[in-house]
Amino acid sequence: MLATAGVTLTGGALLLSGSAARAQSDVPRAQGPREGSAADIGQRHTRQDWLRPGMPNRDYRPVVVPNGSKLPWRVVDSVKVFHLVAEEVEHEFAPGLKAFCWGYNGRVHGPTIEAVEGDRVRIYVTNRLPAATTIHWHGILLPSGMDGVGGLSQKSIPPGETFRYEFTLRQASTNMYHSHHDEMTQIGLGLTGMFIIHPRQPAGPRVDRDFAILLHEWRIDVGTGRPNPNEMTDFNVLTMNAKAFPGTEPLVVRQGERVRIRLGNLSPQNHHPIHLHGHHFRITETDAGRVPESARQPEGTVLVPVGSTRVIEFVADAPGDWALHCHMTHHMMNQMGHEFPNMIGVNPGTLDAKVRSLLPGYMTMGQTGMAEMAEMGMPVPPNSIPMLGARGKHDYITAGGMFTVLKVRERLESYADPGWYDNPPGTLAIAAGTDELRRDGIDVNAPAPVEPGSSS
Ligand SMILES: [Cu+2]
Repeated sequence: MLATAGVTLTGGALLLSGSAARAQSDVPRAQGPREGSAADIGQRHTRQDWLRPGMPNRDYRPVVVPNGSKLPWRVVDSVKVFHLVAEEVEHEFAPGLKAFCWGYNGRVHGPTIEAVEGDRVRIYVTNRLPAATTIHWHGILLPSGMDGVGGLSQKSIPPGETFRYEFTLRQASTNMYHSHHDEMTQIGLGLTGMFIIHPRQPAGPRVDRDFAILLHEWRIDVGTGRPNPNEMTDFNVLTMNAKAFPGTEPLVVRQGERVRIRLGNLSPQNHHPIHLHGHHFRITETDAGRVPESARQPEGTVLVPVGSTRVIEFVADAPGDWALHCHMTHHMMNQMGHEFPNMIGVNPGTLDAKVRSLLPGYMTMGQTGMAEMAEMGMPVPPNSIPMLGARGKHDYITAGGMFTVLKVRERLESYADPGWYDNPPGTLAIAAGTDELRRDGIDVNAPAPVEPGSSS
């Protein structure tokens, strides 16, 4: 309980004036400012309206940020104080590809901010960029002057200056932060991060593993070392927490654990349908908080629109290595150009030999698709990852880009990468033997079976 001049609050009282009240307030009230309106929030910010700072492992289970980090904080007079520094960062997207981006605190994307409903946060933002910037706290209900839209909500932060943002968190949800000044350039160069607000009084089953993943897309031309923020349609590096597969860390969980994955999307242009293998899930939260249980549908793919967050939950009941990836096929590639001729089915005949007299080593490629190019480990220009996939346990994994692996294990010593899954006998797809083909009446040389009477 927190008693201050003129106001006494308990956790329950705060929840009633905050999220719980909001849940009941779809019907406008007859009197007083509407919940969450500028007048309402302005009123509340004129008094000390926050609770004791929520603490990790006491008030919440901290999220795991694969390939990422959290923003440290300290408590000063019951306020959580953070410091973000916007600056240029040389970032590695995957082994073999680095580029100069704009990020926060030496990272792309910025460190994840983690706090609790009812916390008061004070966030200093130092601008070490060569241009002005701001930070918008995307999805967070706060006073208009803290909203971070350059020119509209505040003066933009000039290079070299530090601004203070301060507000009370009156909601529990998965949010983001990003520059709101010269958005195309600054978001395109990576000035983004996640901002997770845990509920003061959690509802629903407790999760064992809580992951946060921010989706993004970039244009980095082969041979260059800087994302091109002017690109509008043709992105060639697709990332989860700013890493393209095989640079993405796996999500490691123990069989039977309840898993939450928070997905945010601050890509410049594209929505991403994220598909999880081996499990079904429910979408338990959107940008604005929990989805009522009665409104949740079973899902296998969740569309994460630009500027949105989606949170999924499931029980990891199936041991194995399971892909978690964007289902747009061009988002599962690395540094693909799209301006080459379609070579599928082309028979080059004696062309290669003729061209080799002029260009030693020439080889026509692409007649059966792209996989061979990745697998052959063709020489590539310095600082580029064209077609890079990864050697898997069984064969070459031809996927790249917005792709990672959920690793579910019956036993785990730690959450470190446990390596590839050992398939129990009889549970792995393998080459069929002649005996079983004969037993099951399969003639591999006969015309492929079709339904009688069907035509193509
Ligand atoms: Cu995608």
